[in-house]
Amino acid sequence: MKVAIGLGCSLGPRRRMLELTVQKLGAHPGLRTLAVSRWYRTPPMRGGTALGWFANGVALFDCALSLDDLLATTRALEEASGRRRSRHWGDRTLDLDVLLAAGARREDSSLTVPHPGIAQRSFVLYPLLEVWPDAVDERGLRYADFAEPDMPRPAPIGIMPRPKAR
Ligand code: A4P
Ligand code: MG
Repeated sequence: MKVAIGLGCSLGPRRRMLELTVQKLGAHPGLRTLAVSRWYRTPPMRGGTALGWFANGVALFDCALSLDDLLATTRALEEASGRRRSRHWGDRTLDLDVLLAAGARREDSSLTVPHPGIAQRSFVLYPLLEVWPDAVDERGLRYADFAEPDMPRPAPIGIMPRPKAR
């Protein structure tokens, strides 16, 4: 099953944290990395208590895990990063959201998939479309159609380094 994970970090060496996290996810026996978006530098979303800028991006995996096991895996990585959960939408060392899973729909107290914020959050939508251009929501609507011309585009902060081709 193809799954997209959204990554965010607003404390410390943000880009390094996100790159390490993608490596750790890809090293999980139930996950194989398919694609990683560029990293984006984004202002904190309105309404939150976060103070610093965020680094955001999206990684795509071939996933052999159940959604519950995937959520347990992402939570364990958040915990290992030293994330504090006290303030809702506050600064965090690592925030991992299960954005989308091909053909899967789920809505209960532990998990909502597709993630309900994708279409409204440019820092999620644009990197998602980079790695999964034909992604569709639970109604079959293309996320690409939500990217309106006047929607602010987040600024890329760099491309994850890849091994040089020989
Ligand atoms: N949960 C339900 N659905 C999901 C899902 N699809 N993926 C549950 C992951 N978790 C899901 O999440 C609370 C609970 O949501 C989890 O225990 C899980 O069972 P959390 O990550 O602990 O709480 P949170 O992140 O503080 O709140 P929330 O509502 O998830 O916030 P978001 O949506 O993650 O937004 N600004 C910028 N620029 N960039 C950001 O990345 N992120 C946030 C947090 C705010 N502002 C931001 C950014
Ligand atoms: Mg979250």
